[in-house]
Amino acid sequence: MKVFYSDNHFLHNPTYELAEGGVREEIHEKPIRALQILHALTKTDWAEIITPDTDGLESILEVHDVEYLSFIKNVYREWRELSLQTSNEDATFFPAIFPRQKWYKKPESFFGRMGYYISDLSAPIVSGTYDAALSSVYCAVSGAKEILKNSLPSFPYNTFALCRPPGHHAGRANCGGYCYINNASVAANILSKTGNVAILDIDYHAGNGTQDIFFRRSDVLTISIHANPNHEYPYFSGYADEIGENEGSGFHRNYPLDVGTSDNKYYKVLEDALTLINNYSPKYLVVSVGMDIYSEDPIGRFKISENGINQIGKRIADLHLPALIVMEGGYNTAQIGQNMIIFLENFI
Ligand code: SP5
Ligand code: ZN
Repeated sequence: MKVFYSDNHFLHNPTYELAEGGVREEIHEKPIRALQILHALTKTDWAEIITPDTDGLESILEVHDVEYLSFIKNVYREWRELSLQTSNEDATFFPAIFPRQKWYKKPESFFGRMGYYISDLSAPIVSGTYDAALSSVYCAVSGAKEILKNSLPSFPYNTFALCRPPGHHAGRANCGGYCYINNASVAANILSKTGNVAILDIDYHAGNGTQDIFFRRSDVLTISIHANPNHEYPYFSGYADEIGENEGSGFHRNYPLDVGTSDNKYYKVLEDALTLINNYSPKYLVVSVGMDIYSEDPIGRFKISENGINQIGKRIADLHLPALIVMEGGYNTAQIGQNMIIFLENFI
């Protein structure tokens, strides 16, 4: 299986995020996550590691707002120029004000725009964040292009984009939750030019960015299975009554699950989601995979076992669709490599 991976993710290595109460917490989304997966892959005899091509800016701009993208490209440098006090070498950038739902005009002020584009304090920006996010999305773009080149109707061809930073919380014009560019969405949009696409998001957290991007489209069915946002990040969307709008009405589905969900309960909901995908009969599948569903994840609070991860992979692979698998979250760094192997082996 072709695996797209770039070392540029090391450029994004913020040391902390801000938790409730303004507490600095060690950030869970760190380089070792990708390294552990890479390491586990190199020990198999089926993974072919490939550095992605670095063209595809137009593809990103079909999914993301152009001013948003230039904002995250320039924010760090602009901030360092503006803000004398706080700009020591390894400083991390966070906004200090956020717009409300009803009052959300985009101000000219630099600090105002920070809050406008950044949803929360778990999307820290350092000097290398933009370049790392670009390389990350190029992994997904290359994975999608490889599928377009190789897939035949009778032979599902699968690739894996080892993306870091992850992407599914990034909306058309906002970053948040460790995500800056929506890797899976950019890839799905490329695939959608040749046929309908289904995106299945199994990260522990609701794929609110992906939901935002495709909410008004019927050519990309988006489905997310995740912890109930009543009790988990991203809190403000991911509820069952959000089903898409206008042209896209009926083409988004959220499956919020209780904290503590175990294998058997998960399979039931997964079967339902897979039936929706079957009925839609897409030409391609994009799977946003977060290993934070694992029982021993330090952030996630589901109870999915290693066997569960294997079963989930198997059932998705049984759709027999050409699939791009995109790495999202998962923070148990001791187990993330092994868990991804268990999942991916169903797709070789
Ligand atoms: C891609 C992805 O999985 N993003 C997740 C973003 C979660 N953001 C909130 C993290 C809060 C972490 N605090 C957990 C403390 C556990 N001791
Ligand atoms: Zn997650």
